[in-house]
Amino acid sequence: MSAILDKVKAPVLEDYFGMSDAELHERIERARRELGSRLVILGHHYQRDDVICHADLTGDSLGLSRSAAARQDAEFIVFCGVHFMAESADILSAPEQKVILPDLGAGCSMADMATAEQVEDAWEQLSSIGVIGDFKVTPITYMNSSAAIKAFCGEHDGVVCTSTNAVPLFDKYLKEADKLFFFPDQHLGRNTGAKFGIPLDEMVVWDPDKDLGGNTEEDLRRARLILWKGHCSVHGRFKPWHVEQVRREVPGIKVLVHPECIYEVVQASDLNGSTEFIIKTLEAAPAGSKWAVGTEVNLVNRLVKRFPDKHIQLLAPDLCMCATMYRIAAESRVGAGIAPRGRSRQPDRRPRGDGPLGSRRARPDAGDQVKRILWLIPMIACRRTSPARIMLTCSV
Ligand code: CIZ
Repeated sequence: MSAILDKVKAPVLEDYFGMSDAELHERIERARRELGSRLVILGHHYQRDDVICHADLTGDSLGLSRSAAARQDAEFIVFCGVHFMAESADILSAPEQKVILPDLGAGCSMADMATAEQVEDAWEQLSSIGVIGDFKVTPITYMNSSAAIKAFCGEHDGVVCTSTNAVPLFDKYLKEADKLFFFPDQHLGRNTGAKFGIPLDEMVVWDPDKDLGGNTEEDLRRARLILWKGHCSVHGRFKPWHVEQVRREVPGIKVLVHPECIYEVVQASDLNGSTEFIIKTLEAAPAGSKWAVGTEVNLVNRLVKRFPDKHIQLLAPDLCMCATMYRIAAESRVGAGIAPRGRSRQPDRRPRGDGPLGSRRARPDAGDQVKRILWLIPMIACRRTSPARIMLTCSV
């Protein structure tokens, strides 16, 4: 027990939650100056502005992981993103580089919708009915999945794709295989399959809670694509009526969405693609052009600021933020140990979350460091209470 306490003690003893934004900002910047090239901070496109402002590099998950791995002088890689992203950076970086996810509670609900055990079970079921054997089935997993599922795909001659390279990878593997088994985002799988003219009735959804994923043997034998029953809670909030409404309200507007959106939204849009595609499309768009963008709100808001000569708006009238991305905050990076320690504050200066999450949470016992850590993690999401409430609404 004392070994555990020693390990967890140092950075979390300070009361980062009582610090002002300016103080947190200053502490992080001081740490960056002191650590110099030993530290690289990565900011995913979906992070908040007050996190992005400290990032050395911004980008998508694969791009950031690759760039971090190329920075061999960086001993510490702080990934401001979610779990599978830090895990990917860890896979690509050198063994001596330490990858830090500032808040271990920052997971990805989509990635959590498929476990390696479920995927192995599905594979066994398909083998037991001869679908694997009579047909060549290639597993493809989206970047938003665990390292164990990525490894499973590697072991079964499959591949990992991103939303940027899903189309070329489908192109290659559809030529080589009879069927693709795609994890965990059914929407990216369906939307990409549709780009190759695969009819919807040749795409089946695999529900891991049902025998044969809820399909008949005949359905599975007929299917060209088997799509895991997973989705993104943020992109799933965009509905076809949002597209109809924005077209009615803003004549001439173009709708640009992420392929994690549902099929009907992607079909109703003008263009769809990854975060990098969305950014490049808006960079290249002429001044005065009008765009409704269906992706995470922080990225859209930054694009609105970056291109004042273009009309850019979020596709949905309400906020669409990623609840788990939002867990990364300045406090968590200080807590991750990258900022030098300073004076401590009294525990009673900690703001209490007054949202549904905060009200359930007991205050920590000052003497019990383990309890305190457990308390700190969810508090990161509660510090600014109204966005935290919105975030909880969005995460359903
Ligand atoms: O790979 C990424 O970073 C994600 C989650 C999406 C994208 O389109 O870049």
